[in-house]
Amino acid sequence: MNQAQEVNFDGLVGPTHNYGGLSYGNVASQGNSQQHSNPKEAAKQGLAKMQALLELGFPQGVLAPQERPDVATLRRLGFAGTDAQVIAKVARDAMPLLVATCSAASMWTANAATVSPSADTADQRVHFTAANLNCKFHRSIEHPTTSRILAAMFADPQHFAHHAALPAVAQFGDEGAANHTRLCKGYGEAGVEFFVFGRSAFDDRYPAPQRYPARQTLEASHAVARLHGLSADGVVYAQQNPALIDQGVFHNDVIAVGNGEVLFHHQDAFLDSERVLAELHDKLGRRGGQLQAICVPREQLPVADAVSTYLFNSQLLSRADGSMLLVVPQECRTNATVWNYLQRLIAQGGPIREIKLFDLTQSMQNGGGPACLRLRVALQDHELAAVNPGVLMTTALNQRLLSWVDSHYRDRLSEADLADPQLLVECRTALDELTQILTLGSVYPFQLI
Ligand code: SUG
Repeated sequence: MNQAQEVNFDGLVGPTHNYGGLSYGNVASQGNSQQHSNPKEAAKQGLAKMQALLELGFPQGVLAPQERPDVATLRRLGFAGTDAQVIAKVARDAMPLLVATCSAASMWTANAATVSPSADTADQRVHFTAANLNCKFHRSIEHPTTSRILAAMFADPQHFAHHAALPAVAQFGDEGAANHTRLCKGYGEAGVEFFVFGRSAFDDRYPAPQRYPARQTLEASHAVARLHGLSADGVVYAQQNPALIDQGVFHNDVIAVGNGEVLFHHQDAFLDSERVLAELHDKLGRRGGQLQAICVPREQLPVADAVSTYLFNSQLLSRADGSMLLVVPQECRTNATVWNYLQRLIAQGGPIREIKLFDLTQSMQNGGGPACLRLRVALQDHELAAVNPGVLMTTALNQRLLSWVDSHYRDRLSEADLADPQLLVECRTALDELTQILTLGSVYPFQLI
């Protein structure tokens, strides 16, 4: 059998992390709009999670942030002059555009791309499709740089295939791995890729949410499966419950998480749940696996508690002995309903044996928990050997990144600070050094002068 492991590539929080209130339908983003942020603390909270999981023996990687404010986008929108003049004009005339182009949202790398491991794909390469994220302007500008960064991390065309983001229209709205889970017997064996969509763009028989947008379409999920060369017997599609989207479940990873043979989900996560679970059971069974669905009943956990604590936006990680660790945000500790449920879950003696809490407050306040912050890539040993070693986490790299954060990041950022042209200079200087630390080459559009 092929030796394979899952590597989590966490987003390194960028120097402009702020609370712009940019994501309608994401209740934390809306609720914390205009608060001042602490980019230095945000980056350190993310690094602390990476280092802790590395020390527990889980392979860990880093995905670099993007240049912000995105002056190139502002120029596309008609702002002209020097970079400083562009920033001054947009701050004066169109502040919402400055806020959007300053967002550090690429930190949530579950939205960077959808990834299919080589065991599932027709050409037996690992496939990546960058997510177009076109539901939100501030996120729709991420994918060109994301694609360059992924290509610099997974460069060898013998092992890795990269696809450009889908057409940038709402009908192909694609949010990447946040709506994609892979179930499998072992990481190196063919698995079942589970795509969860919020609505159909072309078939009005599917219901849709009434209040908040459904970001992922069925047609986008189909396109990704085609691009990756997945076979029909290795794919399951499910519609997310639209009533939950209207309660703030803007991605499937806010209400379900899967790993190995386990699917941990809320009872109301999917429409037609019985059919979905039966199909997963059947298809995984034909690939040698046994689905273990852990369904959390609505009587035990109201959706509002799942949204406020991000219980399901957790990382479900396989330990060497085959048992699983659930990595949750510390908000799960302070909510008695959720914490009591977790105590019962561990006491049951099922596959999930341990809970680990992390302080990710800076990210959580924008609606991003542990699972949002990471892109999972299952890699066989020879594929892992082909990954750019500069992006693989080590204790030495963590130390280097901590001092890099200390020298380049502010500890307070308000909306007014975004108009400071010095912020762009700071971001460019930081990223220029980071490309050397992570050996990424020229992935950013700017030239430092
Ligand atoms: O797209 N928040 C992100 C959070 C993404 C969470 N990712 C997953 N669930 N996988 C979003 O809504 C808020 C930015 C702001 O308001 O400043 C933001 O973009």
